[in-house]
Amino acid sequence: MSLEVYTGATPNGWKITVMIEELLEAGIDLGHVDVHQLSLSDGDQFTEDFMKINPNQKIPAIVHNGTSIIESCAILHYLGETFPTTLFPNDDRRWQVIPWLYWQAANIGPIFGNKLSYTRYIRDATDLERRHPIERFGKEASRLIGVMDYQLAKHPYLCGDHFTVADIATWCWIRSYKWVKVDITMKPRVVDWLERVRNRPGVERGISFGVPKAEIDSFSKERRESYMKDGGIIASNSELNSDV
Ligand SMILES: N[C@@H](CCC(=O)N[C@@H](CS)C(=O)NCC(=O)O)C(=O)O
Repeated sequence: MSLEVYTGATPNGWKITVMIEELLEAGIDLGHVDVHQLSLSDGDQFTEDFMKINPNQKIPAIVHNGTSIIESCAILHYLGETFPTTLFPNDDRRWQVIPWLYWQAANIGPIFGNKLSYTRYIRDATDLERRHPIERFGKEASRLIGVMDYQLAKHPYLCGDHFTVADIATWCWIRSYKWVKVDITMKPRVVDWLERVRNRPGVERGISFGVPKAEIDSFSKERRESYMKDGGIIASNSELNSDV
């Protein structure tokens, strides 16, 4: 049994390292696990070898016993189903979880990702050009925080009484709310959930991957500058060659 993980220290990448640590925390034997960190700013995602694993040229991806799985939420689903724990129910209750996993993939990921790009990374546009996308994605991000608040008023986790893959997927984005510049402080239930999830030992280990200990919860000036620069390259892809 072997699990090869291709990832990086980003919201979508952390989902998988957090999941692996949560499975280990639950006592699951994952067999041999190799974690490969890709440098997105160096264009590792565009190499021919990586494209055989993920033709979409993005992290994360896994290869488990010879099968490639792409898309962070599909990977969470796959790992949840393959290694049964309360992170992913194996009875009808999974239908309380799967829709919220899709909800993350279709809403939080793209909206927060675009808000982040226009707020921090895309520098070759004028303030006027950036105003509309920042306003549009910012408004929608705030609305999504409201949806989370509605859910968390009913139960301690996003889709019920248990911490699940839906919380992992969503938390890995929401934890960066300051970097994305989306205010969540008017929703104390979301703030509490953010802290409750952060205190889980599996989550702590999962987000430590690829980041110096002192910078897990707040970036140094150097890291901020390097993310702004490298994020700019990734957001526009202008300096990277791809035939796809
Ligand atoms: N929908 C994909 C999104 C993956 C994604 O956007 N990954 C980013 C890092 S968070 C990436 O690899 N970016 C490199 C690039 O765009 O060149 C997923 O959830 O896996």
